[in-house]
Amino acid sequence: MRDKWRNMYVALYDSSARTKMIETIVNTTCTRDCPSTCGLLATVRNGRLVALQGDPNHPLTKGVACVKAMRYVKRLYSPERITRPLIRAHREDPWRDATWDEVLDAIAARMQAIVKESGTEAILYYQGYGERTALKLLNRYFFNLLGGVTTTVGSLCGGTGQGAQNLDFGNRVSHDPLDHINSGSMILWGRNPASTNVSLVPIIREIRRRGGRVVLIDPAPSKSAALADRHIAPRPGTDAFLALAAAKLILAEGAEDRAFMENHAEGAQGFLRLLAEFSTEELCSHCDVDVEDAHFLAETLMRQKPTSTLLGWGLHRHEEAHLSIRAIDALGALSGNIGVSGGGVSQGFEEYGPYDQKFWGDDLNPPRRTLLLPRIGEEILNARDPQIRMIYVTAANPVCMAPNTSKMIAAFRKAEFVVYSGHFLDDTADQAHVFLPATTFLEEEDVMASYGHNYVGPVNPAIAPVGQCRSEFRMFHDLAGRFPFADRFQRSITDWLRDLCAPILKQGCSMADLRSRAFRLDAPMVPFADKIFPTPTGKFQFMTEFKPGNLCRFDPAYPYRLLTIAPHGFICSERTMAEHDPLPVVVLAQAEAERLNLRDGDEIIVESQMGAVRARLGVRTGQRRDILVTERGGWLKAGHGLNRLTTDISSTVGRGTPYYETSVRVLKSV
Ligand SMILES: Nc1nc2c(c(=O)[nH]1)N[C@H]1C(S)=C(S)[C@@H](COP(=O)(O)OP(=O)(O)OC[C@H]3O[C@@H](n4cnc5c(=O)[nH]c(N)nc54)[C@H](O)[C@@H]3O)O[C@H]1N2
Ligand SMILES: Nc1nc2c(c(=O)[nH]1)N[C@H]1C(S)=C(S)[C@@H](COP(=O)(O)OP(=O)(O)OC[C@H]3O[C@@H](n4cnc5c(=O)[nH]c(N)nc54)[C@H](O)[C@@H]3O)O[C@H]1N2
Ligand SMILES: [Mo]
Repeated sequence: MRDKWRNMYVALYDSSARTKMIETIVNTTCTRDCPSTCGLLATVRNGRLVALQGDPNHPLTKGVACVKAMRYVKRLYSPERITRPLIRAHREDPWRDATWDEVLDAIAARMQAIVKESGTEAILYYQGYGERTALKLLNRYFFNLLGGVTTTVGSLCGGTGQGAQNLDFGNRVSHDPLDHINSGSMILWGRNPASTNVSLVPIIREIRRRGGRVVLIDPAPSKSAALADRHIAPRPGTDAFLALAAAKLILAEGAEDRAFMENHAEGAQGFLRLLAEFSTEELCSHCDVDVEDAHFLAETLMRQKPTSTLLGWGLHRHEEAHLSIRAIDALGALSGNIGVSGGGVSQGFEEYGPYDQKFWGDDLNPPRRTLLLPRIGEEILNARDPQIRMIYVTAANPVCMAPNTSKMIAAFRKAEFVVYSGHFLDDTADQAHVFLPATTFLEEEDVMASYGHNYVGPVNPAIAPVGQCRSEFRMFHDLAGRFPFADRFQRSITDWLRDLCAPILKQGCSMADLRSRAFRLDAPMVPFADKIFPTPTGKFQFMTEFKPGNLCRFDPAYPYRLLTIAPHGFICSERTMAEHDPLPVVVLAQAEAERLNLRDGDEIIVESQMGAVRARLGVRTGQRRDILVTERGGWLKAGHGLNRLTTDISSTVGRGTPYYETSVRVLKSV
């Protein structure tokens, strides 16, 4: 019955208005920066999007859609959305409307002049996380046809986890989320699916319905605590100690998987030696967890097998996060959960992985300069020979979302020409000279893979572009028309998608399939089931060294770790000015608020060594005393901008961004 309604025009007769209404339902895929990548049905009435719902036919997401999906309908038609090109000579000038020809001519002329005077590396192409579809590979292809510009390396998001898991498994490969249904228990380790991955929620409920156990490990009481049998709240950044404690308790019971350790792993003896250096009590005290909680965790792994451990991105945002992730991988291995259906230590998937990688175009030129994302402000400011003269930003809001805002602003202001492609006049657009109004996925044709599962789905245009908005593909297509390499870029979307998706087509999917339904990629349900790992030895690699260094450092002058976690109702900084509370709300433990003589609702100042932010205090019982919890993504220009407080350092492994190394203090506002 559903199929009958898909992609079909339905004529309805609205008797009151006496007008004929045309209603269409278009199946598409959510391209928001989220691991769920849900199949969606878009209801369009007389050319206008009126509703977005989960597509019940999607094999994994099965009709689930989050609160943000419905909000996206409003976002599309928001009076704040910019739907025509804007230009200005100086940042201080007001914007003025321009035609597409005028802005594209201006960008092309500037690029040509800069390339001639300073070389291509004087241009920085900054590709954000806002939309990661197949056609987005071509953005960098454009810049490579130009001769190869400066780009970024490292990650504001998941670098550390990937780096750490590559060391242990040889390659980070996760269990298919549908395999978690076979789990006897699940550990949500620094992950908050109730807010950040709604399609996992029914799977979690199913595990519990069958008598399985779910454990949440998170310093903050996230919304996912409601999904769990127990919430264990370690000191931020110290999860390695908890994982080691649980490993010791399993060993003490003789419940370790000796066969795996002896036959399929390297370094097991070194890992056991490392465990012997600590007592369980010592380990628990380092992470500030009750020994009883560590027992509960160990028992879960011993008696509720198999256990799937899901690592979140929150866990990454520490300087030494690789130690925690490696210790958790080792715990998974020691407890016999690697290569086992319903087990595994899973983190994520390669959202750009399924496409033909040659279309990034990176081998068209010798390797070009890259700047380190975790320190991007500093890197731009320090770039020499040539300096960065132009920054071209797509699907990103780095002035708001990269760490250390004051450096980011200085870096953007140093560039003489900034191009911003996006939807709203956010903090980064405020630093630009040209605003290119981009379409949203509901106005685009594309293909979308996921960083949370193994399906690729169609992106079908539900409506015509709003106003004069254009897809990024069309922008680069038209820009390429102003360069000698035009014919290498100017091909149809159909032709490009056929080439980009060639590796998917080889797996038995047709282009027509890719337009009509989600397709499961050729990826394992259970990685490493053969117990062979792409490491140098072919075996799982246990961590054999553990130098905790200053993992538990505490600065009494700045007693709280600032946890800027994913908001429930928004994705990162995707919001409008009107959607901001007047002040960001930061949540402190009741006992600390009392100690500081502060009350719920008080206006306060949050201060770090980087800067200060005015905020509204929320007070919570049952929260750790050493954390201050707030939501990331509020705009600086709306008085939020929490990255004014964060430090710009790179993680030890994986070139990730340790946002949560930021320590703050709280002062009453006067
Ligand atoms: N609603 C919504 N969904 C989103 C996003 C969003 O902004 N809003 N963002 C998307 C993006 S970009 C990403 S990367 C993912 C993120 O998805 P998640 O990783 O699930 O979400 P986060 O809030 O980033 O982090 C999860 C939890 O990690 C905890 N945490 C912090 N430090 C530690 C630690 O040291 N140890 C442990 N055990 N836990 C710790 C935080 O308190 C937080 O509750 O979600 C995506 N989905
Ligand atoms: N303090 C703190 N900062 C953080 C984090 C944290 O935990 N704490 N988390 C980090 C994480 S996990 C991430 S992933 C980054 C995200 O960092 P960014 O990617 O820089 O930020 P987003 O807020 O996701 O902004 C994406 C923008 O892309 C736009 N967009 C969406 N689709 C399209 C499109 O098709 N074309 C164009 N041109 N634009 C589009 C959206 O409207 C939005 O403005 O932030 C990081 N920043
Ligand atoms: Mo992210």
